[in-house]
Amino acid sequence: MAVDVLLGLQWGDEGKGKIVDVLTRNYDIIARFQGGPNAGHTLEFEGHKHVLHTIPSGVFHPESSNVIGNGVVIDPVIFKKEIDNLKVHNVDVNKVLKISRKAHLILPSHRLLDAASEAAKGKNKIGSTLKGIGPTYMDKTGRNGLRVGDIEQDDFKERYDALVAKHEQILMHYTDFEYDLKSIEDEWFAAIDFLRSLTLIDSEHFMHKSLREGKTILAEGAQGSLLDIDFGSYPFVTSSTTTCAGSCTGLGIAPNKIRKVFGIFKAYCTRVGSGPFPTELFDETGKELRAKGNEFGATTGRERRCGWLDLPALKYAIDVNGVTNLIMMKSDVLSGFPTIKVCTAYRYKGTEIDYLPYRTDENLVEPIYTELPGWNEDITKLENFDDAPQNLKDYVAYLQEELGVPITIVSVGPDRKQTIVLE
Ligand code: 2SA
Ligand code: MG
Repeated sequence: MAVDVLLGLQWGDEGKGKIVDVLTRNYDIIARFQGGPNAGHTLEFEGHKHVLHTIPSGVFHPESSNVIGNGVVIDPVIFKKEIDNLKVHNVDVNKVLKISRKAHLILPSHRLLDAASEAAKGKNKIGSTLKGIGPTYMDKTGRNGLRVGDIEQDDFKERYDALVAKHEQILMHYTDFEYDLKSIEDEWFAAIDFLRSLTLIDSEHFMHKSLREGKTILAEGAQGSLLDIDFGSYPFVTSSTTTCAGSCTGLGIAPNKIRKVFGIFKAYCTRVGSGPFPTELFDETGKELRAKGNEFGATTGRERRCGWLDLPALKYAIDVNGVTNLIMMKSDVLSGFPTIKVCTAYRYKGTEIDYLPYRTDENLVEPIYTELPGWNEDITKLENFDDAPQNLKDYVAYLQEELGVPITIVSVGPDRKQTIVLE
């Protein structure tokens, strides 16, 4: 009887998809608890690359059950495309995938509201993926939203029309924003019909029953802790609880059922979208990290901003989530850098601090770095950590010491096989 949680400790794109896929064999159920099609979880195996958005990353293992929890928001159109893409891999979707009736629906008008809101913000825009995430969660907390279970009710169309009428009232205020809702509605309703044919469940009951039966569950987070609606770099955040607490509210499981919390971080940092990023590199090193790490958005293709590892931010995320095991990704990208910098503190308003302050704007926070020697060896074929270059071993040892939590997996490449377990 246990739930383990796996989540990102930075601004997303830490490599959660890959690790869930690697760990899936240890769990009966993989469950997504927040976010929606803004996520891009990349999995690579047997020479194929797959990007999942709404579907849990355990879906390629035929013995696993995959649950989309109540905390998730679903765009039926994107979801249908994702499922269509799975068919070539012979995934029996009705068998391996269950969807919570309490998950909220992203309407075509939510996407329009997202686009209108971002356009109106100009240079202060959030850098949203424009998937309608913010407006959908606003309707959820505003108690206006439509949920998956509503598509099984007779008054669904009336409720849809009423909500869209509300959205059109709001859209009227964006005088520069032109749109054609009718042209995108047909596809949406077709996708709703498709959704009706899938396995819709009361997922919290399923979770409780599974736990009573002694099943093991892996809760898969999306985005990262520093994009959390409460603890992220607000307002440059996403609209859900990306931290560990979100696995309770997004799946209906109690906190005392949580056993391990796997915190995933990159050996450096990236961020996509706007917002403060204290260790961001604007120089050649930043470009080199982007090129070597192939740092482009898995959903939007946007360039990711790159920088050195930020320990005060990482410690903050470890504390908020109660991380028990650290997993370091993309270590191979650091091969070839003569020195590796790690931010250990900030200069903030004239003093040195070692914690994340209320505001981390570029002009307020200056990172203070420790330098460690790099390594030149190609580590992408490394199978045993004992054979790792000494400077990589020292980097891992240094981070463990600073963070106070063991690093139990080091990833040395995108493929399932390029994963070294340290325990
Ligand atoms: P949104 O779409 O309204 O939730 O965006 C709000 C902020 O959250 C960031 N965000 C992300 N950051 C990293 N990765 C995400 N998923 C995709 C990926 C992103 C992509 O895996 O690469 O393809 O561009 C993700 N989703 C949301 C976003 O950049 C905003 O800063
Ligand atoms: Mg991603």
